[in-house]
Amino acid sequence: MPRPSIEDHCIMSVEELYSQATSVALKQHPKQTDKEIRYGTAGFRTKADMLDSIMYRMGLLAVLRSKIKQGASIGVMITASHNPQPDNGVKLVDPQGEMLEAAWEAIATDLVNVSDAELGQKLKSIVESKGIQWSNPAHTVVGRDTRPSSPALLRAVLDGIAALKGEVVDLGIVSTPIVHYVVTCINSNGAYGQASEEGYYKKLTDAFKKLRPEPTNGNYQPAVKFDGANGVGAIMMRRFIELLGPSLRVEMYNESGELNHQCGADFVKVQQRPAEGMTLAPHARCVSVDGDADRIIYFYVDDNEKFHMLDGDRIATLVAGYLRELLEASGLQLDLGLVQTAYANGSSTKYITEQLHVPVACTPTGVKHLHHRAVDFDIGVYFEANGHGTVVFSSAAQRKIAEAGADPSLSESQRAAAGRLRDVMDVINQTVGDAISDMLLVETVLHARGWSIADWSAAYSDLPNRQLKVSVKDRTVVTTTDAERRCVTPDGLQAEIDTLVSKQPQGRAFVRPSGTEDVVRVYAEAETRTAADQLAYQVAEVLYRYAGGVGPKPTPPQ
Ligand code: NG1
Ligand code: ZN
Repeated sequence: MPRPSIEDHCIMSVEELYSQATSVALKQHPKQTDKEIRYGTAGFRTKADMLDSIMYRMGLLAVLRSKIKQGASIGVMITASHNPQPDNGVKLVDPQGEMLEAAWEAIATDLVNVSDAELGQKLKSIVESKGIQWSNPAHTVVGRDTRPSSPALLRAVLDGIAALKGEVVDLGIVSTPIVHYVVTCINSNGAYGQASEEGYYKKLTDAFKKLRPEPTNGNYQPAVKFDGANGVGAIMMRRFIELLGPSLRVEMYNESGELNHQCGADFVKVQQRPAEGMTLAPHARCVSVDGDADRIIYFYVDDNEKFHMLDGDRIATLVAGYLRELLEASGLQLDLGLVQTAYANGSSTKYITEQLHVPVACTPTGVKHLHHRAVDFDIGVYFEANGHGTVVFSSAAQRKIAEAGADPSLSESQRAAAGRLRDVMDVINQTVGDAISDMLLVETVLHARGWSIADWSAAYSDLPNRQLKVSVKDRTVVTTTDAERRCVTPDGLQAEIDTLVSKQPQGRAFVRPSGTEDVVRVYAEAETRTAADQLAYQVAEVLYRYAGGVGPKPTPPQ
């Protein structure tokens, strides 16, 4: 169908633009369903063939968001991350590279749920209620993952941006963290780095290579096996390999099959086994990323082919421990903290507080919560157990670190530690969890410590744990408090969980409604595998009874 020609900006009034947005919606991107869809923790995410109209409207919204931010660039990432290939999704990135502000999540939900005929009116009411200056420019940065559905959905986003006369930089196929990085660079006028995909690769690899003039050290060998989840992470890693040269040898797996199928970070974390399609070798470091390369999980098999996983908790403790050491060695007085969620293994929390003396905060699930808490520290390390996380440095911390590197009143070793801290900071993508940046960070710390993956794994032992899902009629009947560690409703459920937990040595369990799936999740950990499996089952069983379970009842562990 031919696109309606968009007349020149100057001669179109705002009212005409609203009606043009409506007419493009009606003719080219009509609403596909009346079922309500919500902007959740991961933006909009559903089957790709239900997303055309949502994408178009998110293009419109990105323009409004940029205008209210005085023309700052807003990111639009088309991805469904670790979900199966037929799914897709979209999320907006705010000017500092952070996730979309919560109040605008509700506006996004409103905008995609109105009828096509009401669209212009809805745009008008957002503009008026938010006091958006129509004369402000609008800039957007768009990226997409490798899903076959992504190019058509991109077209819809671009039509939305064009309908309201926004400017667009199309990054093509890139990881989610690259979109966050480029948005931050543009809006900081280059202070964060060069605003391009190439600038991103260069910043990370230059800092990484500087930190390891010799690739080997002690038990550390500069080689990893990389599972690209058949997605954009594999494409990015090819470019990294060229730039890394001998400083890190990367063996590639899962580059072009079905996205996330039997591989990738989520598969490894949830199934607790190696990604398929990889040639394993005892003690070889293996790395799995997810479909948009913002999550990472390490794993290896030992001499007895036993699988060992090093997840987000392990990465967080490794990194926080190393940063604490560099702070001590440099004499810098900065407040360092770690942020986790209820899913963090109890052993990791114990290890980091009792042995490394780094304070730990707990927030509800979803990286935006962790990120917001982490920025309260001078240096905040945050990770979800599933491998999504990063480190954020306050501007004051960044300044102090830079000054200390050149402070003549400090000893040479103090200056060297501060200089190292500055280079470590450049390996980190502070804007958002970034699988490849996180990998380079882990490799940096393991190298500095002269550790093999088994040395890293020996730092502490994870408590055996189990996650289950329970389908219920309405998952909103389950409400929680204390960073989701305790439930408030249904009445009586928490008391039952407390009783079950009290019977298991080192037992801990909680239930919470998922933000991304129509299920209630159960988590349990305990001293032994059998006890953890049993506790998870028992909690699922009481949850099913109290919260109106539907479908098959939870089955006892075999
Ligand atoms: P939900 O579905 O709310 O549990 C899942 C992950 C989160 C987060 C979001 C966004 C678990 C238990 N939950 O959220 O950590 O990553 O997806 O993708 O892994
Ligand atoms: Zn992801």
